[in-house]
Amino acid sequence: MDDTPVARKTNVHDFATAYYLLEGLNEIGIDYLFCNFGTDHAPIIDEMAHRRKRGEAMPGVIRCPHENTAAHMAAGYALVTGRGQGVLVHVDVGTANTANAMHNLYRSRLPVLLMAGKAPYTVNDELVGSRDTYVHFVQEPFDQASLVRPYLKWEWTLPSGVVVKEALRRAHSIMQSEPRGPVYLMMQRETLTQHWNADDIRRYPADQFATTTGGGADPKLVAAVVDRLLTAENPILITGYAGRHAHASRTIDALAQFAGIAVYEANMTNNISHDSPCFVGFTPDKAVPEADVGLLVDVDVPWFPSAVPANRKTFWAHIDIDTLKPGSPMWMFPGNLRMQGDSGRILDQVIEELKTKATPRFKAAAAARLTPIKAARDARIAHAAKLAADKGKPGAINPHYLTAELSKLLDDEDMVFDEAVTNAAAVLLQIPRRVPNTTVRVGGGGLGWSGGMALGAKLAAPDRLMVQICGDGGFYFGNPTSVFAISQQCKLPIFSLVLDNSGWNAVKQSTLRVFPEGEAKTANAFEAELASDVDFAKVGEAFGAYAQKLSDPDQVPAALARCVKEVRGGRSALLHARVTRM
Ligand SMILES: Cc1ncc(C[n+]2csc(CCOP(=O)(O)OP(=O)(O)O)c2C)c(N)n1
Ligand SMILES: [Mg+2]
Repeated sequence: MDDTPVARKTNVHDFATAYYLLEGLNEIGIDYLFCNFGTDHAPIIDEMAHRRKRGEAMPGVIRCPHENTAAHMAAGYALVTGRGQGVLVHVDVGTANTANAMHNLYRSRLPVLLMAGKAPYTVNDELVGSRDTYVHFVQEPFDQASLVRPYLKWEWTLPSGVVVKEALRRAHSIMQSEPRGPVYLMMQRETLTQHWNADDIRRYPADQFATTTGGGADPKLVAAVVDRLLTAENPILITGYAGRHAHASRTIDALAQFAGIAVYEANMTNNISHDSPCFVGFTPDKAVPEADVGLLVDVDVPWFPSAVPANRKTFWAHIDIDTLKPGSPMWMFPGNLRMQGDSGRILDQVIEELKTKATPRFKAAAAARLTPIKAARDARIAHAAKLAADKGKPGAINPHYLTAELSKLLDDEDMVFDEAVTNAAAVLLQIPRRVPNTTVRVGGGGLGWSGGMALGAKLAAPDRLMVQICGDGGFYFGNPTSVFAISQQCKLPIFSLVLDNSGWNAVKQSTLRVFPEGEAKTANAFEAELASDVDFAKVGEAFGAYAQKLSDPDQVPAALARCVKEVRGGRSALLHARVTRM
């Protein structure tokens, strides 16, 4: 029996909804709550203290100075573990601060349970938790969820504590079912302080509430793809996020080697070992018009139609956990047939069928195709080496050289969070990866994610080195004081490499693409330059990180080695590198 004054104001006794909320979070397997607290959380904070006092389990609480970091930490954790975590923020304003991250999580199909309070609905102290401060009168918009609704799979306002565990299980089922993504639960203070008898609160155990996984495909469609592959002369495969599942990655590689298929990667992760004889690179632009059979596997944007004329005669098979892309008003990439499901399982079916139907002629042709594929591969590697050979000049370090040097210091399992925008291609080219899902970008376009995601990934995989690579613009977007504060407070060392090219090069390049000979070019006025002569290293130093500003190309190997050593030793490092100006 709880004997706090709270019990006096409610009819039913025993425990507050907040108690069952924390218990329910345990039951759905939430390891961490990434929190930015406010007045709405008083019942939860008090209940956390009760639980600690009683020695009861509850999710780990990571206090985050900015919600952008909180939500992106959940993204990094989910990326590594596959399991969505809780993000607890303050009413409408905290929710608004997560919108950028919710966009990224939604577009990356990463699960997260976002939770926020709502302003109390009583004003005269009728119930425990009634309005008692100025902000309670101004923090209630008509439609709080609208702040993040475009990026949600589910939302609800908890109507009563009696269903809190049901709501959590429902939220969990939806965020974890494929295609995964964010869900949002809102709760008022009066609801959180309501008391309920433990006998009235039902449990919703995991074994009775399975999530939906991607399945295999219709054998008729599998057979149709195999028939095309058997006679293909120039097959290609483009994938964006299949590599998040090790099994899909191995299957793509196996199929490519058996059938002589050139594999290209499109954003958002590395999908097969870059050592694979069939991995040819990141730009299928030249290959797309020439392909007779193409496989699109777990991919959102395989090419840019404005730049690449797809061939109407190509037979496209689209295999994806999300073939329809219902979150996008427009999505028009071709698919002569589409198979929605687990791409690894579907490609297993394809291989099995292909092996039974493979003729000696097919096998000989497939083997012969490996020669030009290897030539394309070798050409790309030689091109990368040539680009990296130029160190650049003082104050203008060549990003290709810098990232190639970094590559030498990384282990296979280490992770790179590539938010380098116009230098992202250099990162991909110069840091080849053997283990899938170790160089990551987000499926969205909201800058400011790499620091938080690196922290969340580090929490999930403490033995791996996490490297954030961002531009100077991205560094600002990422709320770096929040990132380094958490790094220090939670002992989560990460390596932040900032490629400072003096501003928003992407903005400048975009203007030039639309207006190659425009007035902005004539006037050299691209509205893209940011403060020069800044020293980002000081930001890291403020939070105990090892930090250095680097302008001299000759210092690159030593500076990188020192940073990596510091991070592997348990202290964050920040390297502010002045690279080729935009
Ligand atoms: C939250 C957010 N605001 C604005 C943009 C638009 N935007 C795209 S790239 C870019 C410039 C990024 O600058 P930086 O990180 O220095 O990379 P660079 O373009 O210089 O390579 C901007 C402002 C965005 N993508 N996300
Ligand atoms: Mg920049």
